[in-house]
Amino acid sequence: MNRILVLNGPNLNLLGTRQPEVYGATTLAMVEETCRAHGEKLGLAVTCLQSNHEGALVDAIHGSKGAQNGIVINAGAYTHTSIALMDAVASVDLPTVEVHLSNIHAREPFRHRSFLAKVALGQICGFGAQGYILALDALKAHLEGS
Ligand code: CA2
Repeated sequence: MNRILVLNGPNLNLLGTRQPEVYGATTLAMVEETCRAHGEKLGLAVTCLQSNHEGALVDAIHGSKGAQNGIVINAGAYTHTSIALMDAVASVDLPTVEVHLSNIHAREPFRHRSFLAKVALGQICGFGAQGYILALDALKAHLEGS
């Protein structure tokens, strides 16, 4: 069974509590539960982790080498700033799908740049919490060569 790490970065623990007009009303616990349930349907074992700390996210990515078959990552604001996260993803050589709840390309110019996009299999943004489901579907298809 393929294993997938669903990683969420800074402030995403606040999902569903503020700014629902931008990020939706779904809480992180609901997103994670939906990912685990969808993973089960697809035959993927999903592990979820959230951290507000860049180094903890780097450690989680390193830890996925040999333990996971793919990564779904919403790195929050670190998407736009973190060469460390980009290097970590490149170093583990696992198919990685970048997810954003909002359409980062339709927002402020500083959100248009993603360091992760340079090393990701692809990016899904603008579909709210559904983006995580689409990312799991994409990883399943990629891992199974369909
Ligand atoms: O759209 C996304 O998923 C983002 O990754 C969310 C980040 C933002 O910095 C990125 O540009 C796009 C921010 C996450 C903040 O999440 C909150 C959720 C509820 C209340 C306040 C913040």
